Amino acid sequence: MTVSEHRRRAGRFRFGIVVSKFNRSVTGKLLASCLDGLAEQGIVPADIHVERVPGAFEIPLIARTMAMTGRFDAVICLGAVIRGETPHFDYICAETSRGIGQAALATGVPIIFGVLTTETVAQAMERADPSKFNRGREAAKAAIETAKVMRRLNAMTPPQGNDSTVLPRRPARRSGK
Ligand code: INI
Repeated sequence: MTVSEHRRRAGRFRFGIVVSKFNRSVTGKLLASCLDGLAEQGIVPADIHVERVPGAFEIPLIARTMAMTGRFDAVICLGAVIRGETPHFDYICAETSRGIGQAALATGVPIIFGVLTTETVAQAMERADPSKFNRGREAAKAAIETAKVMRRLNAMTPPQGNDSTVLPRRPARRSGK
């Protein structure tokens, strides 16, 4: 391995992405822009793992499970819930956002909310437009920023004291990828 490769790996970040298949014409664009955003920051495909789920409602469980593997510095959630197409829009939005937030707090891994919640398909398309700084690209940026903050904080020495005052550290990585 070259010296520069060593350096790159020392600062290596790995990302998981959960993307829902529902409203695929929108979520496909979000995913493409998210991958572009990560690549522009030097994240290589080998450090990105993508899982697809049926709809936004399934995102939190899979995001939490990915986070619990300890293999990712952040997990990015991408989806599109569109009111015009569902009478249970409010339930899906509420459960998806609540579940994603809970998963982040429960695992200590940043889990990024890149789920569009719009009134119409046109609004969703607009916010997924690859020619703009869309929600997918925004999610990639948020994931990198938050992962860096977490790495800085995790590198700090935890306070001394009894077990209850020692902060949990990031889960140990498995060897290999
Ligand atoms: N899932 C979405 O991601 N977006 C939607 O707009 C949507 N609508 O319209 O119903 C949707 N429904 C599916 C839901 O997320 C679950 O996959 C399904 O209920 C099975 O649990």
